[in-house]
Amino acid sequence: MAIRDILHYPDKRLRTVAEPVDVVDESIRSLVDDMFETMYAAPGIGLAATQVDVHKRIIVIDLSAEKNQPLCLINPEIRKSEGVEQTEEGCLSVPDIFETVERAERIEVKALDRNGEEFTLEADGLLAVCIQHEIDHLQGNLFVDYLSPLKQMRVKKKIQKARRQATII
Ligand code: GNR
Ligand code: NI
Repeated sequence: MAIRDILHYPDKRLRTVAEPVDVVDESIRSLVDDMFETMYAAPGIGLAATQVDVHKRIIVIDLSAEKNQPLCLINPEIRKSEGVEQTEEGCLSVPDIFETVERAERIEVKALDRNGEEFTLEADGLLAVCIQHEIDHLQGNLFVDYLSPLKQMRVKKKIQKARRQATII
């Protein structure tokens, strides 16, 4: 197992569209293990393979306080979605930025688990938000893309400023 480096906005590699996984083999399971380790270390509640520069449709999530409810979705597809909700989101690839985003309130998602078995999951609340946020990563999209142009500009300036200060010290 290994902690992998997380790409940071505005890295262009975050815009790569991920390819479906065709066989869930040992190499995929090893990547999934690394993704959990990277997510727990960050710490975060979700991680998409895109964020560790692997462009395959794989996401990991754990919303539990004890970090003992790992959820792995390979080739996730949203089958149904209904309702609208607003949540304040953050992203490990956009550190220190928290903004409100509108998402579907309830979703039904179909995916493969780490053994390659198909399953269907109904989700609402933070789990639904997190799954939509991670699937966005797999398409090369980021939560900041939903913000107004003015807010996007402020996000860019804040990140540039943080980076300048990090280089000086
Ligand atoms: O750790 C994370 N927290 C979070 C909070 C609200 C909505 C979405 C998220 S996902 C984020 C981890 C991450 O960047 N996943 O891609
Ligand atoms: Ni994210």
